[in-house]
Amino acid sequence: MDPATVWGSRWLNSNQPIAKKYMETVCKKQSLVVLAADKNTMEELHQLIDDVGDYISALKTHVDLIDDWTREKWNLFVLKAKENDLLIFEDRKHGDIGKIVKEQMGGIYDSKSWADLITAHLISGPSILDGMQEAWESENREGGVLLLAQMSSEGNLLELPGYTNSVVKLGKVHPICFGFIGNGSNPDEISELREIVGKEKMIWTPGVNLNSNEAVLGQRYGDPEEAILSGSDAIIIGSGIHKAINPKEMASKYAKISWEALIKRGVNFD
Ligand code: 6AU
Repeated sequence: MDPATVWGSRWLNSNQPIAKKYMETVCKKQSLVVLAADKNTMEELHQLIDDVGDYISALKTHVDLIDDWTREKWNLFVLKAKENDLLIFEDRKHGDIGKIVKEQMGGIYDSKSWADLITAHLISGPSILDGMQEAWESENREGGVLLLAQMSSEGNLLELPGYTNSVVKLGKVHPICFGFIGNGSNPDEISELREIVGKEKMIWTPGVNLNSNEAVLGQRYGDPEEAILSGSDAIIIGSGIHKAINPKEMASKYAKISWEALIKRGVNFD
């Protein structure tokens, strides 16, 4: 389906190439699934793309989880992700001051050279966004920051009064802010977030799993359809797919649910 029909003014008015690329890929693959590829070896990561690449629209990594990481192996993996039309989203959750985060996007992992999207907390103030923008600019690359506005984990301190509002207020006006992470386990919180974010920026939500009993260590899970109907633009799924007996089947199931939910909510967002 044509992105202008599916996303309406959000696609037509978007001036962020990464957001447009994401919206196009969603339409091409009919999936709003971002895979949280939380695996420990390069081989497992390759296997995941082979298994579910057709059913996901972006790939979220934690580069520091990989036991056998080397730059050469990672470059091949990034290439494979690109061949599968996947945006690469490094979930680094940066939190330091701008000039340090700019440096942290270099170093051994050098995320500025391969990540399309990176997560950050705004706890240290808006300079972090400036630092991240400068890091990507130094590579002549486009990048986008997903700011943690809410979290899915029980007892998280982002729930303290005023925090989410402050993050959204500062993030909304910054060109490098691609959007916000919302709490996928709670549709009411997603609706509240959408209300203050407006239509332009993305809301991506982790904490989504069809089997809420799988939650461990304070994680909370909500339903994929409810997350999208309440305003999420991407469901970030980890164990619901990569721990499944048949990851391909589950990825296809989440993709179908997410796409149908997007079509169902359609007009409300246009
Ligand atoms: O589906 P899961 O629970 O296996 O994996 C959830 C993934 C993990 C977390 O690091 C991440 O989502 N996550 C995030 C982010 C930024 O993506 C934020 C959050 O509040 N909760 C959360 O689980 O890779």
